[in-house]
Amino acid sequence: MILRDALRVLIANWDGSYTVPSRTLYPHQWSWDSAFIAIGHARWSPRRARTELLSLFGAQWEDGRVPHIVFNPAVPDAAYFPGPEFWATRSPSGYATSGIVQPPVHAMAAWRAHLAEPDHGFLARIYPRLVAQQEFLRTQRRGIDGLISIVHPWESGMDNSPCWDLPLNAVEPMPDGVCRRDLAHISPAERPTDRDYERYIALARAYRDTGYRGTCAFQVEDPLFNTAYGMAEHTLAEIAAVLGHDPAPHRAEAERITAAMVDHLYQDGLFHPRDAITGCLIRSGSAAGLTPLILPGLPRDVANALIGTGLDLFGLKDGVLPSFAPAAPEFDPVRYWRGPSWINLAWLVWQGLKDRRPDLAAILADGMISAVTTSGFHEYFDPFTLRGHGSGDFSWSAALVVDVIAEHGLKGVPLTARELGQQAGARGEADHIGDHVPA
Ligand code: 9WN
Repeated sequence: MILRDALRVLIANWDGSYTVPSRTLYPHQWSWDSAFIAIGHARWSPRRARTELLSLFGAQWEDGRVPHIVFNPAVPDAAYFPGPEFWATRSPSGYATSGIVQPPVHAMAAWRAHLAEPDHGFLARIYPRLVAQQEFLRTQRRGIDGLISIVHPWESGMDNSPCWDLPLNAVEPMPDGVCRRDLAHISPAERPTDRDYERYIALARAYRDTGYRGTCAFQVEDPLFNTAYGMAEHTLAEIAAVLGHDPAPHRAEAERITAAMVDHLYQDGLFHPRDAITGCLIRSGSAAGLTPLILPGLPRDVANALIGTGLDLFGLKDGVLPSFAPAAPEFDPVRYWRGPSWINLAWLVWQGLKDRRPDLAAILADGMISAVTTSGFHEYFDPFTLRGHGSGDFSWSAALVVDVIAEHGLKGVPLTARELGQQAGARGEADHIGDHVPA
């Protein structure tokens, strides 16, 4: 009973106003996780979806940035590294947070929460915050060609991607003070190496020491991050129209970023990251390069070429999307972001294929369901054996599969929200989300 199990994970990981990605490995609130999780909640408890997003944006900074982690003060410091002491910063509302960001997929989540249960008040509350999130990226991260940069691999959400190997080489590893907690839960073969961690910490420390505003040794224009940014503008146009604001500037910005991506990040049938310091394209085989398929304004020939690459390099027809091309020398089927299949990436590409290639979208939907049915709600999956790796009971794997089942169905028959609730047997839980409603 895959739906019941998915909801069991989401309910067990709920902390009163948000969902932890994993009780063991990630015991706080993460930014893009909350957005993916809200997309799943929207299918069975829109109220939970709204609460999840409002609680995250409750820790938004004055400059508009939405921190990648919001720390739960009740969780002991030793549970996660680097914790609040390392980041040494707080949001205006008083939450200890990190100082970096993650891909802005939140507008998509807010819109889905609204579509599931129209709520003008929620939209009116979240819209200015989503706009401020984009404004932060425009003012602090936009380069001369109009693309948005990330300043840390953690900002990509695909932290250990082989794409970052080259730019990370410029960073001196800093072993001092690195205190890995992840290895208490997960085999080192499935996580980044110590060297990588020492570089992550060196970079984060240097950025922290500039007051989270300075220039960094790592500056990369990433296709997934820029896609999320462009998609956010598309979605903000929809939200603006409902609220009676002018959607045109959002549409224009979405078109502008799509064109900039095609001009500067696209080559030979795939989008690649670009090192913003050297100006060089990091030619790679990351599945992030397929995610621009979700952008409605992507030129048709580019979309077709991406689909061709998806079939040739990523085995799209097999239904399980590896995070890195299996033929590449850096590919590793079990190490975090270096090859395993992740449900959130498959979900994004699924979104991009639904209108363009419904046949392939259906295969991918079945593949996501089959991964969790075979191995449970793992953080990532070996793309060949479907064996689960990383954390178990991982929230976005559960949430996004709920969304896939609601739309694509089990064996291809979609479910209504009512049927979904009945099958999951969790409607009662959906309404009892705890007392904490974000201010
Ligand atoms: C660092 C929570 C997060 C995800 C990221 C994933 C992983 C953290 C870590 O877990 O990153 O942010 O400690 O490894 O890479 O995408 O948001 O699930």
